Amino acid sequence: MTHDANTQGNMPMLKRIVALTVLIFALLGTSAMAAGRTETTLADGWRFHLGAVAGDATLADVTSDGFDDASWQQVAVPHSWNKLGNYAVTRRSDANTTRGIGWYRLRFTLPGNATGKRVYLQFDAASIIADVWLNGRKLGHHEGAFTRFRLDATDAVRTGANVLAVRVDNSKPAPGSSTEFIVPISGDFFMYGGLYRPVSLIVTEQAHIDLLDHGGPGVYAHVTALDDRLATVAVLVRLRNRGMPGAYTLRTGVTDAQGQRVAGSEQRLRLPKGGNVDHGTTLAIDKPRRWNGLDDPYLYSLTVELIGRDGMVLDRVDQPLGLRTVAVDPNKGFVLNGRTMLLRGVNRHQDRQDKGWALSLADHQQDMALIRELGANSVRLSHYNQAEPFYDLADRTGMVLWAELGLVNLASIPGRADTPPQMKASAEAQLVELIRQNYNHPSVAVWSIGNEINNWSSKGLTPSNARPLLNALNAVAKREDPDRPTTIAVCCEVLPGDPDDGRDRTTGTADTAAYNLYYGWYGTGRVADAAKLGAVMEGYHREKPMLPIGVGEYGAGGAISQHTDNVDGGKIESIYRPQAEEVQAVVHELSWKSLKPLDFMWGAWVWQMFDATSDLREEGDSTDINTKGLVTFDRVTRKDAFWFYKAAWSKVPVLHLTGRRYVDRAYPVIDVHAYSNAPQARLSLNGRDIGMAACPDAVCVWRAVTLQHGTNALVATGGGQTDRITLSYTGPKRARHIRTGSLDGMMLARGPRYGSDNFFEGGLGFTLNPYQRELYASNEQRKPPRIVVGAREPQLYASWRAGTAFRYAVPLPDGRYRVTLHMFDPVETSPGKRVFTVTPGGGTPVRVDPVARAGGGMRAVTVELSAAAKRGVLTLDFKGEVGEAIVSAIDVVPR
Ligand code: GCB
Repeated sequence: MTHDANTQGNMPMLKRIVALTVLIFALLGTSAMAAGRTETTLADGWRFHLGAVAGDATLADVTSDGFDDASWQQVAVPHSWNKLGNYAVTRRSDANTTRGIGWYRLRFTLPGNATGKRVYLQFDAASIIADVWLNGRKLGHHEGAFTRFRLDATDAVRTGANVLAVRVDNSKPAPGSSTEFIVPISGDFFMYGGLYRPVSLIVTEQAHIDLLDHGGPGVYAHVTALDDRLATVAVLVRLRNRGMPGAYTLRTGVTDAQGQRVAGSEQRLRLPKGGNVDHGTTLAIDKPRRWNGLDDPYLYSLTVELIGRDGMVLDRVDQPLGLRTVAVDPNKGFVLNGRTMLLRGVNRHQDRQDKGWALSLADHQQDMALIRELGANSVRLSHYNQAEPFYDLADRTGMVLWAELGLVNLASIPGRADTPPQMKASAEAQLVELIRQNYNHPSVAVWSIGNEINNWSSKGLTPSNARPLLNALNAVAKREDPDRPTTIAVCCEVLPGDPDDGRDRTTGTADTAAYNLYYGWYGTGRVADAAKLGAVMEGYHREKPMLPIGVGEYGAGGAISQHTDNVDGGKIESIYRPQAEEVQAVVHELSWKSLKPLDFMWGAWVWQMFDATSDLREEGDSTDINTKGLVTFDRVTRKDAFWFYKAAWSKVPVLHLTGRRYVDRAYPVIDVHAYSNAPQARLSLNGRDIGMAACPDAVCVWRAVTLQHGTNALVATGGGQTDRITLSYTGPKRARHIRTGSLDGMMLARGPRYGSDNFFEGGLGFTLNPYQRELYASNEQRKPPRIVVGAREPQLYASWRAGTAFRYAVPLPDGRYRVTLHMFDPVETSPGKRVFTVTPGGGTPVRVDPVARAGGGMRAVTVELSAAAKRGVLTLDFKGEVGEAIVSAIDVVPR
């Protein structure tokens, strides 16, 4: 939303005369000058000050050219003052999470050829509010962190030296704050502050293609008909003339990828002084070649030139032109150029380690290269408008984009049910900017009007009445662009088949919907639940057969330094630590397997391509990072889950052994996994052939591979590919220590190393004290931690496996063993309420009543057994007689 303070109306008379004089000279001089538009990037030489200006300086001082900013920090733009997100369990020492005001000042020299021309300042984005002064004169104000805005600086600019001052404000939205009503006012991502995208100075002739059209290009092309013979393209050109009225020529042309002109028109028109003129023209392109996604992202180029009476080109705008149709069907899904295709994509935030939002072109290119490598065909630009270079890259590579308005979680402010008018205005203005600025990108297939609006239930806020706002936004999107479908990402609606519980529904406010569903991650905290995702989507499809639906987000956290021996061993710490890399990979394996067959869906987008900043998070091995990326925050490491998609989606041959970062193994017998698009692969260990494994659904598994003591070189071959990893096992040959019910192992201060829960069949893992964090904790979680009495090693009693019948089959060399079971009763307090038997292979069953043995509930007790391993396996069968059997840790040592 821009308020241009620079209107003729408030211009003092003297200045008007001066301006007019300059104008007359300028017009007289026009023919001697080079005509056309010039754009100069203002990257270097900025001075920056974080916070309101110190001392006695007034606003007038700071914005004036005489202000002494020598003590301010020297910075280059793009710039953000915030820095956060690191791979450590404490926040980085150089973190800067300050939300508030930052001042920028720049001395620049107006290019010599600018006299008598129009001068604009262009900000590709400024987060969140920007106020701009030039030579002490206020030029304008813009609200919204993600969109481009331009200000007419003509009346304030001077020949020679100029001083630009910009106040940027990324205050946290709160009642009474400057950003209270500026969307988004909520979100699981950090709102970096600063001039984080380029700033430039644009000089044009007095008559030019409009630069003040909500940050848009002023030229908008719209394919009105398309078949193999002919494409018809309607082009709207917005013109602005601040000079003399006169006759002009508008030349519109289309060139193909080889630069050959394939269509064009020339029209004479009159531009009145001080007026804006919208001019429409229609072009026809014979035998059009379509923009066809990754298969053939064919681009034409649209050029519009405004030509003066003397034949001089006064202004010129080039825009990408892709000829394609998009549609979304409730049963066939996404349709590009009449052909259905499932969009298989990723969500991308615009940040990375150390730089935050201040990305370079090379950063955007690297991101797009990684997304292409993955084999995705679509990107959701979550949760806001991103930088234009990324849209350009998508146009050129054929990546289908979901572009999104930055409206997240809340449609109103806390305590109010209805959207305040200021907030509605902010959302509408940013939506218009989003659409105008990106209208010509053929890669953009849908406009999203928001993400997870009405997420109030999880935040204990006043239920908001979101639908009026969303309906209004959908209408704005349709008015701005009747061609593209709209969508909304939905999280918290009742599940298919569940009774209506009065929650507001936001599906139906846009043409399509996409559900954000985290099966296998949030909720039950069990990896295996990821396999339910497809069935839930089928349920929604049955309930809403006329609504095209997809999955806007699914995924899991993964830390590359945290590992588990068995992903089903225990409950996931979905908002804390640890977050094993293997868990993330398996959630994706199961999710994709369940989604792939759903041919009604229009798309599914992984949450998320890259680890990204969220100051709400302390998870995995990181601080201020959402760990659900397939690639790390620094773009250095492709996690195992990345390789799963690369094998499942891309066309290049892939063979990748997983678990390579879990080098020092807790157990000598492991399942070896690889991701591959070859039908099968072969494995060898230290040169010994382990055999072939089939790779259905891109996953190859070699079960129960025994590692040698010391170093193990594993080599997989298949589909013409070879992959190698090195693992080691230096633990005991004839002993096993299992931490049951837990996804992570542990090392006792005095004692053996325990692997995470493994070698079990049946039962479920539980955690004694689930992570407590005020922000998300349920009342249950807010209780004080529970303590197991008599536990000399409390870690041994921090989790348990329980079930009416479960079994351990522990691989061990044949022989006799002493088994120690560690346990306590977390529920029962009197004897006889939980009684079970443990039957060891080759040994005598033991009957256990943990409360009776320990003398009460929540008391540690151990049970000793004798057992024999036969044919390489030692079994322990647990069976409940009264209630469920239970065990917290198992030691098996030779007798
Ligand atoms: C969501 C949100 C996204 C979060 C993500 C998560 O549903 O749309 O912004 O970051 O879940 O990781 O929880």
